[in-house]
Amino acid sequence: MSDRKLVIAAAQLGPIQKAEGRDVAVGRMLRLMEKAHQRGVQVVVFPELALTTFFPRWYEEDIANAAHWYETSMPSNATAPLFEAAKKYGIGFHLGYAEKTPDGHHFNTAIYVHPSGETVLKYRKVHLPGHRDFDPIRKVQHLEKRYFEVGDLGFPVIRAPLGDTEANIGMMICNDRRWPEAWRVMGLQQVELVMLGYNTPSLNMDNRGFEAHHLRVEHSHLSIRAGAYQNACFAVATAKAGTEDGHELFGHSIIVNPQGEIMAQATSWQDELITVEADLGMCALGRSTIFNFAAHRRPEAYGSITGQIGSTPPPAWRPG
Ligand code: CDV
Repeated sequence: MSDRKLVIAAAQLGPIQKAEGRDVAVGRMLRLMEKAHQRGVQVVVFPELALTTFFPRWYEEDIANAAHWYETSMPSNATAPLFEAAKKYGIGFHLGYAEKTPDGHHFNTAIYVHPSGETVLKYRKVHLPGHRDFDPIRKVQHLEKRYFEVGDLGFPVIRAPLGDTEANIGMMICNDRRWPEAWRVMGLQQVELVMLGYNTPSLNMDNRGFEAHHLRVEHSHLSIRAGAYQNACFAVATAKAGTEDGHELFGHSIIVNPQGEIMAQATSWQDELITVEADLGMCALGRSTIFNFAAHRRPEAYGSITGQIGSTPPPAWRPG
């Protein structure tokens, strides 16, 4: 036990329909912030692309017709109430949104905002799943490669005041959680709390839906638990859940400790707040023993991790 305690929450959002405006989503998020305040929460994590429906499922021939999905400023008139609530309640919050920069770049972005309203850290999604062009074989499109550029900020970690303590915080977005490289880059910066939002369909549309249903959630949890354990950090993984215009997202938000244990899990497909008291001192055990990187890592054997992208077949062995 240490005195570095932090009350954190995953603020899962139920579905947001295509026709619903940001005011609907922000109104629901404000109610979750109020609930978080009532429960003594100090940091709230909202999902990926929290302000709108998961729009990369909708194809636009002319990308200009997708302009309304992006935020050109943060805060904006629509999102200012979140910043005001953060100040009123003294709660820091993580928000995922579609970003359009002043010079016209598009990113799938997340920020962590201090209760003062200042943005502490920004992250832009690196691992963009899906495809660029309309795919007639798929029942549902996943056009993140059409609507976003690969994030250009790496996986930054920063030490910042959180609640009554300080913590090393980092972020990843949805598909990033499946890539051990993303976790390790943050582990190497001594991350203590990873905040991540996701929108994951219940069916694997890459494979025409042919993936065992129960394994979809299992793979998500497996990735997050392994990442947290192997890098001795807490992870708050917050979903958008439920059926958006007929398309199901699986929810199952979780908060995981540095032992890889699930401390809390959402059980609905609606707006739902799950909270834990995290003892950040727990990060020291893994970091100073089995995952003492300085003592045990062997980067001279890991060259292919950064030296190549696709896999290559190994040399073949034949008897005699
Ligand atoms: N939003 C995502 O990144 N979703 C992916 C799906 C498409 C597999 C995910 O990894 O959950």
